[in-house]
Amino acid sequence: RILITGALGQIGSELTTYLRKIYGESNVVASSKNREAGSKIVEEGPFAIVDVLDPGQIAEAVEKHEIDTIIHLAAILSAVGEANPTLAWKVNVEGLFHVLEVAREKGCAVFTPSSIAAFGPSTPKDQTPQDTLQRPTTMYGVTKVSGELLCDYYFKKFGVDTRGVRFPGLISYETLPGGGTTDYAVHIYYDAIQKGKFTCYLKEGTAMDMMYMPDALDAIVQLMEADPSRLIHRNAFNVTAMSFTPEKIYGEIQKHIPEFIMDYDVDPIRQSIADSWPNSLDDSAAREEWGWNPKYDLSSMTIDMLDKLRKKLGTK
Ligand code: VAH
Repeated sequence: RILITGALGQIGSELTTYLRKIYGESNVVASSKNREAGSKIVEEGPFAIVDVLDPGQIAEAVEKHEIDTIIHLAAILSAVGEANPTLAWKVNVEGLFHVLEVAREKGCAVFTPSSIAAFGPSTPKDQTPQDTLQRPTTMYGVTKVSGELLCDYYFKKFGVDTRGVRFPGLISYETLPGGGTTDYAVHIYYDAIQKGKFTCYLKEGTAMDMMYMPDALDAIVQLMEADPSRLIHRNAFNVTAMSFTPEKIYGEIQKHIPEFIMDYDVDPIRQSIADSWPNSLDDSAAREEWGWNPKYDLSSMTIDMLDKLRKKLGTK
């Protein structure tokens, strides 16, 4: 069985439903530090209260539900992490450490995502290589590099089957992201439909890698089901589907909502975070080692996002 931590978050809420469809509802245990009454994730399948800062709760859920794979998503994202670096270190590194310790003791495999945030201003910014300099300047980035190294260590030293990808910004319509720097690329769709106007907190020309959530969910399943003998890398595969600037996504939405307007009100903190990250990743290692091949680009994502959001928001 699979245990998902952070199952009520932006990735977790969709991954739980997706994996329940593939492996069966009773085989996917959602977990979060609080129970969100009424959430379909809690009502539609097994749920456990797990605060990743409490190793006993992780071990108890693994034993009770006979877990063999932990998908560890509970994390503090970049912007929230920069405002509260101590919390980001505790949740992102100590939380991961507890998950890896339980996985070592109980024989579980572990998937946990890293991020493009694991790179810093001294990393080559265009077509960032799979193996390159990683000197991130955000606490979130420090926790992501630490996480990559911890997962590699647990694989090499203890044989724990750890795997992970460096996710770019993820765009989805089910659950809002929890305080990242790429979140503008989600909110722009909501505001285009609900307000016809969007104020962007990043300046024009700020290019970042992005991916539509359906491709992110496929990446997790494909990597976890990959033949381990083909994996040269394990815990930090660069994966991306597109790279765009605020004006590029604005232009794409305007093709469908011509009267949509965007202006800028730059947030210096999130601008400095975004400026420290790559403009575009080289994801050839993921393509070669486990067949990574995203389906959505900016145009097809925009069509699907606007269609699904209009249905969700009950607008025309
Ligand atoms: C963030 N969405 O903005 C996350 C992600 C690459 C970005 O790590 O912090």
